[in-house]
Amino acid sequence: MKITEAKVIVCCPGRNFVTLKIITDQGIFGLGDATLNGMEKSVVAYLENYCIPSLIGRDPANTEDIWHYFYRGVYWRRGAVSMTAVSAIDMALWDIKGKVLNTPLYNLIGGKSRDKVLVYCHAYGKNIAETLIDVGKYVEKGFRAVRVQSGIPGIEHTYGVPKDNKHYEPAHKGLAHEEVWDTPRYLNFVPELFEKVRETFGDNIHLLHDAHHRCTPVEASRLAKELEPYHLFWLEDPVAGELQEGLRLIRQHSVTPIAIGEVFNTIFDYSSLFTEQLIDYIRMPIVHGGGITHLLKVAAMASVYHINTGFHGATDLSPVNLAASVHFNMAVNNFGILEYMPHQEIVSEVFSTNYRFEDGYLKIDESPGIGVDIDEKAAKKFPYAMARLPVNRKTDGTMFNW
Ligand code: EZ4
Ligand code: CO
Repeated sequence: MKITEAKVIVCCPGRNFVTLKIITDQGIFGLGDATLNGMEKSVVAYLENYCIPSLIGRDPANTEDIWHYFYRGVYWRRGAVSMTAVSAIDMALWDIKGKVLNTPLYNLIGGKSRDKVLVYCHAYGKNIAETLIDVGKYVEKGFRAVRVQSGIPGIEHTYGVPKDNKHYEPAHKGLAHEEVWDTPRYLNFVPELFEKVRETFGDNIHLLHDAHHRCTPVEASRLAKELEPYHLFWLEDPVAGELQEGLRLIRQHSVTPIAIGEVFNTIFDYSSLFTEQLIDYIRMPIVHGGGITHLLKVAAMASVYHINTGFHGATDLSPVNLAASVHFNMAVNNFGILEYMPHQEIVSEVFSTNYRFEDGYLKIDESPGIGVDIDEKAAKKFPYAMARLPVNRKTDGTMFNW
């Protein structure tokens, strides 16, 4: 079998998605998600100009060799743009492998370790009262795990709380919006938020929180310590990932479990965090972390250190990535949880999917490969629309992490 063609499909049903389609001489094709929020066109250019010409003629069965060709074989390797491209290629090749062997992806990577995958959703509100109502809504829907973010008094717009309270979508059409951040107010507020959530909903629900890279190591240590009584499932991205030693300080001060790495790309971003036992969950998703091939290795290494998966699954990752994540997490032993933000209804006009939410879990059917398809004609009805993630400043105007 040979790869005869590969194309990149960009569409915007509600938000931008980039999809790689790899086609073989036997008519079987595979899909990979190549969406990098706000940087979509950079990945398109890398795929079209660099990767696709080198894919033609290769045997799609050789997932390991092709992965290394586009990673090890590339002198200027790593980084979000190129690793998203590598991930898309890898996903599409595993999709083809499953279709050739007529079996779901999970059967190729260990089979079922479980029947269903525990997921968490996002609850939010402008203030604690509204947030409690939103948490209640998701508990009612059957979710067993909820990420809780709330507007903070004195901060005009807080990460994780949509302005219009409608659909959660951090990217805005056009150039980047500027947001304002105030860490002292945040730190004073969050423990009270979780006190109220626990008080209202009891111990029988998993609670998660995303600090979105905004604390220094000592601030994050205070937060993790003060949140201890509320037994979080995890505290996510307490510090920016570049300074990995920062996580050691948090560990020295608290037993709140830590998840990190939705912006990581390779095992090298994680290896010392694993060996030094500084984190508990892997956030790096299939679409940005080198695909199935690489994440199998990351998960295997993590398993030695009792570290579990907790993949990123926001709506800016396409249904192809979500389905691949469900397969992956059906199969690996060290599964923790998967983020699940249902896509807008309009997304189903372009993508047909094979997963369904039931009673707090995602289940996947037995269709071969990844099991998601794209309607290219429908995709054309939703052309790319420029959108960017926000940027963030401190109250005095200092540029900060978003
Ligand atoms: O900000 O997906 O845990 N989830 C997150 C997300 C990210 C967006 C960035 O594109 O942090 O909301
Ligand atoms: Co996050």
